[in-house]
Amino acid sequence: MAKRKFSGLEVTLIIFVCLVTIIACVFIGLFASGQSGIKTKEFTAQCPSVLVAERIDCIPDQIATKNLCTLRGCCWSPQSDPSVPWCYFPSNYGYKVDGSTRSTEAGFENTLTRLSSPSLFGKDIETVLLTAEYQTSNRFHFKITDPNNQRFEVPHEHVKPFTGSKASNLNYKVEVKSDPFGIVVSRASNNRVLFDTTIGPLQYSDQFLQLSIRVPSTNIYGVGEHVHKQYRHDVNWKTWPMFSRDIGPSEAMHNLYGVQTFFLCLEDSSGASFGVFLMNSNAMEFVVQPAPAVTYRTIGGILDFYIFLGNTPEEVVQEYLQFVGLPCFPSYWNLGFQLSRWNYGSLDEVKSVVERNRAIGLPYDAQVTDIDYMEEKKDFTYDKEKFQDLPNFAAYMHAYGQKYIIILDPAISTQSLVDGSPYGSYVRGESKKVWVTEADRETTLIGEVWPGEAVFPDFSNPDCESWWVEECKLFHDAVPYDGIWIDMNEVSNFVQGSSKGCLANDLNYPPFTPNILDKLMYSKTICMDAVHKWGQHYDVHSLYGHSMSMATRKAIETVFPGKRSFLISRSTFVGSGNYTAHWLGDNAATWEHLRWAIPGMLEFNLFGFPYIGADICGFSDNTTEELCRRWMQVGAFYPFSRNHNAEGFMSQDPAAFGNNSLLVNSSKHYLNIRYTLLPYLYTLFYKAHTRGDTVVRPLLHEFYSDENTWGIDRQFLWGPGLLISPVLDPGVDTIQAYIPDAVWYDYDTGAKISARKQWTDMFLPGDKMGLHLRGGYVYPIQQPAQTTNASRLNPMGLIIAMDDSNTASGDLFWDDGESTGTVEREAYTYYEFTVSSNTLQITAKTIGYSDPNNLKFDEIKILGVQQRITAVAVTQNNVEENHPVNIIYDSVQKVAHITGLQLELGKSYTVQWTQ
Ligand code: MIG
Repeated sequence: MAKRKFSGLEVTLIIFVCLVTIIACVFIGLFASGQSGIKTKEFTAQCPSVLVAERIDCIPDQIATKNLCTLRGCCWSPQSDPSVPWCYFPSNYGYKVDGSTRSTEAGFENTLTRLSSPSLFGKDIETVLLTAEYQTSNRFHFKITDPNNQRFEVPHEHVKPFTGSKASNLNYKVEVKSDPFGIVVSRASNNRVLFDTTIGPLQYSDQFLQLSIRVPSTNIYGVGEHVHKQYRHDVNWKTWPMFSRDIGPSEAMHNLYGVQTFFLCLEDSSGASFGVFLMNSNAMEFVVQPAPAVTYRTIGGILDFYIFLGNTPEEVVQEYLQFVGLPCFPSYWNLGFQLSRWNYGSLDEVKSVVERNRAIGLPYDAQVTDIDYMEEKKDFTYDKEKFQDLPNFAAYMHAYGQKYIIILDPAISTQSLVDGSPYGSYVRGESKKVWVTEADRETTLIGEVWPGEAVFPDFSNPDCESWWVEECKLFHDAVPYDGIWIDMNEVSNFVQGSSKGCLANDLNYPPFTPNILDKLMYSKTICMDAVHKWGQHYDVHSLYGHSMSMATRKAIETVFPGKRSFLISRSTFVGSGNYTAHWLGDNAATWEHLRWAIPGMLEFNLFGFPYIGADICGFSDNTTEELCRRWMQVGAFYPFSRNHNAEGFMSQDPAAFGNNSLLVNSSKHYLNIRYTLLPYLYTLFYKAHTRGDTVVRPLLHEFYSDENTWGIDRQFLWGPGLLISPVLDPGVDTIQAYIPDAVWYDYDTGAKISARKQWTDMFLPGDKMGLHLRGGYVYPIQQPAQTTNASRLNPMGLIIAMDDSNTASGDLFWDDGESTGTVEREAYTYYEFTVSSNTLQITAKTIGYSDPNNLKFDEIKILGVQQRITAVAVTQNNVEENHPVNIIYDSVQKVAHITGLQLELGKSYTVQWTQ
């Protein structure tokens, strides 16, 4: 190997750079050593001075030692801080561009060859192919593959090979660096570098692939599923493993149920943002470091990156979701409140809980039963003693306008039923050979999930999908249900790998195991060499929940033709939101879990799961009255609002705290507000479904020009307008809340608050949380009821919150609330509302749905009205109509309340008031 010599000029330059860096670092208290010439047999590491913050770890797999560092040909420089890499990549590691760039229809191609650096984990691929595509003016794609061997690629149904040609009017520029190879994407308008891989070397071996990316700001959001504890990433050397795993959220930085590889970066206060998405399903790590930079380190598949540019964070989310699959549209009833727990013990107990919560007048739409409804926890069976009357339970719920949701798990027991008869679901699946097999592609892999020996459906097999659909249908024939909750699909297994264990091979024991829980690939799941239609478990493990979500969506289409029903899944992958919603899993009844749920919801809104929530009052552990009360308050604003509890803990349904208790009254108060605002919430879901908007929205998406909002995650918004500021700490009645730069009105009183663009003390006694309406918006509302079934019959209305110039606008999407395809068929009514000069225009833009309930806008509440309103005139098509209204004006709160309007849904009106 020829060693490259430095020229005199280079040496001078390097010395100069070293000196400047050392001086700079000493000043800011960092130490960066400049050394060069660590020698291995064939390789001399070039170790110019690098800021500690910019080091890319060369020993991610174990405690770094000087020996190992030398062996790997990396740069050694111990630090006092153990969290920074002591051994880091030299500047002459990685690949170089071989030959010239070849133009293609959509972009360009380059061949890359590996530099002569030592191997970290063996089986390096010497020549790789870079394929780059200018897919749209805002979306750039590049992938790095092995031109000589087909490697695993995610068989994603939305993200398909690009067939178009190079887009024009690119908002970005791309530059390829040759030696070592790097790719640099910058924003065309201001040349800001967004994505720069020259900070570290490309690594491309059979089971270790890595790319580091320098990003322009520390405002990094996303990547999951984890408990990040905060919405904006902590860039201080955090390594986040990703590999779907049956484990509840906790303090530890481990992998959770799903895998989401997308992050968003807010560049500056102009709102300019970009997103990065790696299409890869193998076990991986995502490292965040202060450069700021991130590293994706995966152990299989290919490197397949997409970069999305936007003028705002919201635009980036839209770009991303339109690409990977827009969120599915929840039924209207899904937006109601739900009660659930594991182990009610009997259907009688379920009914008594239902009854007591009906009796307190709690807004409450659905009851869930967990695995205890089943016979020995076997799918598609029910306990003939304790849940004897289950076939009639849905009818019992429906009689009150409520719904019934069941849980289903993927693993299927191989054992017969308690009465000795065959377990039909297993027998039918067995005859179709729909299970995941061992490496030989023949033998069914046997594991253990309750109640014992079990097999795992291979949902990526079309025969399995039809078997599953059929089972869901057969069970629905026996026990009608209204929605499905799928659990345990990471996929969870109670024995490590299989009942036989797992073979010693590179799949079960890869040369590099990401820092996943237990550091064992098949822990609590099946062996990595197990086989699915989509591929080896090693590659498709984190796609299991995705495939089960797709199959269950198919089941819903069959069981409920033309209906959206309800579906949540514990494990998710990129794009799963197109089929299913999600909840945040097995939290605990603690105040920190209450806090962590907000960043969790905000993240899943980036990932395309706007219908999201955490178990209200906490899953495990006994809750307390205070915690549960505060949790019910904020939980009333979780898009997926469900109080769920683990087995063996004290009851935490609101009624359990006693009729007229503080908890019950406060829960009812906020759930009633939720139900009042459902037309607004539903309209947000319409925009999420059609455009990829967030529903639970971080403050920074609306107020990015204000730096104070960039890290806020104790408050959140519903869309652009409703600010939710909950109490998240014990023993507290005053919180520090941020009031972004807008006019805001207190929801309860309608009074304008004086704080603006500042932190403020918000007094929130035991029964209160912060709830504010942003001026400039019109909120469609409907009188609440105990169920959405009933509220959908009630009069509608508008809350108009005036901005500084006495204007406001808003919209409403309304359809039957449950049919599929209403958007495509235009079977909906869509309204736009605008207010200026004391005039409200109610304009029906689309009139494709006529509600059978003769709905009318009855009331208009105007917030921020400076003078008494004396008269209201309503015109339709320029013809004045007689609408005898009642006007109340509160001169203290500056709120006008006009009732009796009787404006028919589906018609357009002008409403004008005189003062
Ligand atoms: O590990 O079905 O996350 O919500 O109550 C227990 C029983 C399995 C885990 C779910 C949880 C559910 C529980 N399940």
